[in-house]
Amino acid sequence: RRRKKKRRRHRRPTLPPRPLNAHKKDVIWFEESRSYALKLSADPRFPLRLRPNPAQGSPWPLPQQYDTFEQEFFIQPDSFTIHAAGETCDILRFAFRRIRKNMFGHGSVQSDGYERQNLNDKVDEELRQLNVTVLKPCSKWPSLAMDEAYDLEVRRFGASIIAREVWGALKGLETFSQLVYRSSDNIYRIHRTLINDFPRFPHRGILLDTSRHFLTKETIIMNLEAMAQNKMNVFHWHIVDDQSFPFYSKNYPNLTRMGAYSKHHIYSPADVAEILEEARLRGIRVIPEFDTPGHTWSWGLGQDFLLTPCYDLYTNELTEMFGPINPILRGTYNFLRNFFTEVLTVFKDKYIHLGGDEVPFDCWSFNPQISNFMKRNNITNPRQLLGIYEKKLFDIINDLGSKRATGSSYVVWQEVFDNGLKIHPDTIIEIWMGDATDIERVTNSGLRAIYSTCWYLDYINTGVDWDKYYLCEQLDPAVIDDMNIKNISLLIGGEACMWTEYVDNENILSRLWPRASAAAERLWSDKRVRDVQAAAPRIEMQRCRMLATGIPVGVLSGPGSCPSMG
Ligand code: CP6
Repeated sequence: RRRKKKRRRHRRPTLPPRPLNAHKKDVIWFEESRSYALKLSADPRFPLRLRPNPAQGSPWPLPQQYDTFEQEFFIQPDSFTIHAAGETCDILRFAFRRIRKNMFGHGSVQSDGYERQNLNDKVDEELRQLNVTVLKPCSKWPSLAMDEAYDLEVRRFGASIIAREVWGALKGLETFSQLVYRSSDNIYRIHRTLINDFPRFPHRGILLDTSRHFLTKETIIMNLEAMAQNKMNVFHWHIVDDQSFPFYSKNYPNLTRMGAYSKHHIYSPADVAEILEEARLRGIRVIPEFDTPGHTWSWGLGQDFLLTPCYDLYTNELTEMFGPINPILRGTYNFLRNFFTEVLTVFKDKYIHLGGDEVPFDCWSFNPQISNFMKRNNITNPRQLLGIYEKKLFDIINDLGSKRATGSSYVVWQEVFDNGLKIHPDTIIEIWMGDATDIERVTNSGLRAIYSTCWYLDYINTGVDWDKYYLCEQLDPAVIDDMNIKNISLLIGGEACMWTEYVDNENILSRLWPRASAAAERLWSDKRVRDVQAAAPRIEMQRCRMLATGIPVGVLSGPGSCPSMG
């Protein structure tokens, strides 16, 4: 009788709309949750070759509330369908295709000779349907304010995802695809599961530097795919720098003609548009960085009089060196206005990154025109000069933003804050060389902060290092809760940075992944999810899943093997 009752309760194919996060306060499910996949396959009675990865079917990053049950269903790719039960759009349709391919489509189904009866063989029920209900009409572009929460249920008669916005549905689909695993008897399986999930931080980024080494469109798009699989949502595109200028500007084609490494090392308008589209369809924002006034040597090759000519400190003679952008010429600001007019048309996010890091002041100080300007204006410190430059640049961006539907705002590196410059309240400060006290200083001044000190992934270590990126001690509740931070919600997230002085197309993705997955869980999951031992098999499994979709991931933590992924 009890069984009948249960069936009736589950007969509805879709969940009625109900508030997301409704049971958020009741239980912290991650502490209680038990993954049966984990228990079974750790069983030491089975020889190594028959033991599946203990975390098969465990999602990464760990959902906020997650419970799995012993009951399992099997899935046949041919009879399994995904339906949009609510709003739908190109983003959702693209996600259905993508997720299906990631679940079933990569590689070949091969018998590995190790087929066996599964220990947990009572999977007589088939899961045939996933219903995805999006409550609000799709918006075209992802944003800082997008809602990424979703509910996911896998149970008899179907699975369902409910999300207020399409961005939440994307995250739910990602999770669903990770719950599905293929056991060594070549059957796709999924446990009965209940998930209620939302991100800890709204800004979860990866910085790629395409100036020190040019990265192909294909590498960038593959990185977007890897980001989506880890629920990361911001591609911080450090597109130009001292070494090369690959961004093609229609207004200033000489910048690229002279400043790119070659005509093959250029992002054409069509390339940029394609990258923006691949990102949009995955719910990933693209924030381009045009770093000024420092880090601009390559700009000077195609734009005369933009950079400051440097003078010799001892002889006071003109050298052939150039320093930061010249802040005292009217032409500088005309150029910046025209250039950023184009940038703010090409890129769609409300935010752009304006850099402002590592400005070397000497070249300014020793330039006679600039030191005269400083004397005439009673400026004693070149930092004040930086202040003048930044204010004019910010005014230009604000003004251009008033002609844009989204408006415009900006991210800057922490030096702009550290130099005590006047900063618009809508500015975001990216901390890259500070600790929790810097988070405290920035947020207590009322500005929002992004934290990236933990995740300089271009830095290499011997042996296992993901645990360091996973724990990110400066974000440990024991540290951060101890600060006198008045409004922790002003800390909006973090970024893993991949500068490319010592990596290129050939090794960047294996250097980044799965190490950036450690950052992804830190930025998505509850702050108390910090158990390295518990995370180890799950992140290994995440690596295997990424590998199975064709991402050339690196080795995470020494010897081992992936289960046959089909
Ligand atoms: N390029 C630019 C860089 C770095 C920064 N800005 C950088 C500095 C120190 C380290 C790594 C990267 N290569 N434009 C600083 C934000 Cl350790």
